[in-house]
Amino acid sequence: MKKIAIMGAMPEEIEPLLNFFGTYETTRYANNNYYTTVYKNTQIVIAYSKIGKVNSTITASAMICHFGCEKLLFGGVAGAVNPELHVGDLVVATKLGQHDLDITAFGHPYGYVPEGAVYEEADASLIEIAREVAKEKEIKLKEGIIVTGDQFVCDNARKEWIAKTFNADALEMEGASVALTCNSFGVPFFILRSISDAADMDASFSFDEFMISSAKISAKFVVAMLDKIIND
Ligand code: OS5
Repeated sequence: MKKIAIMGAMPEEIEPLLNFFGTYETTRYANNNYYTTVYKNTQIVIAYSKIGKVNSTITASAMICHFGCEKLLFGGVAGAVNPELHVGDLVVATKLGQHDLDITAFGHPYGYVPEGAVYEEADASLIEIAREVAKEKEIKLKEGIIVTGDQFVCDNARKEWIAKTFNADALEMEGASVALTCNSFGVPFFILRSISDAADMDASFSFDEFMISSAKISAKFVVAMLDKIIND
């Protein structure tokens, strides 16, 4: 049976998925809960990682190495960097980088470590499936660069620096670590985010107000992609 992982970082990001599937088994592994269910002859493993790059790396690794998932989808919320993006808009990552990774003292670019790369590329066929779903459902879907750091960005100067340095459209705290984990293990992945805030001085208020509604928008789109992924 095929196995697909669906991840979020916070409980609110996976709750709509658990509600959609209805029944699931709970397994405790590596200090986290993993929810498994069978959907159309495919095993689905769902988890929220907890916030940040380390937690999301642990969860993505567990999904792949312990649960045997062959594809990984991440759904959640993000701060907008591109001013064309507004609360509730969907962004799919074409590539992802770590905005807080800095060994520039040795002449390297921001986000780069030797034997690595500034950006991790997302899987082209999963992005293509997202395009088809967006077209069929007439949903606006922005394809762009998402950057990740262990920092809730709520400052215009920091946001502008990130925009300029990484040409980023959105930012969050888990995507690039999940991307690097999946690419390291050769597992195709897809990172989708719905905007909850503008990563500015009002970000924490906007996040509190829109996090749940934006998380639902993202989760609904991930569910809509599942049928096509299963039949692929
Ligand atoms: O997972 C974190 C990254 N997410 C995307 C995001 C983002 N990232 C960086 N900067 C921005 N401006 C961003 N906008 C959206 C969202 C999430 C941000 S950290 C939010 C922490 C909120 C919180 N803290 N305590 N609780 C919630 C309650 C709690 C208590 C116990 C257990 C779990 C939750």
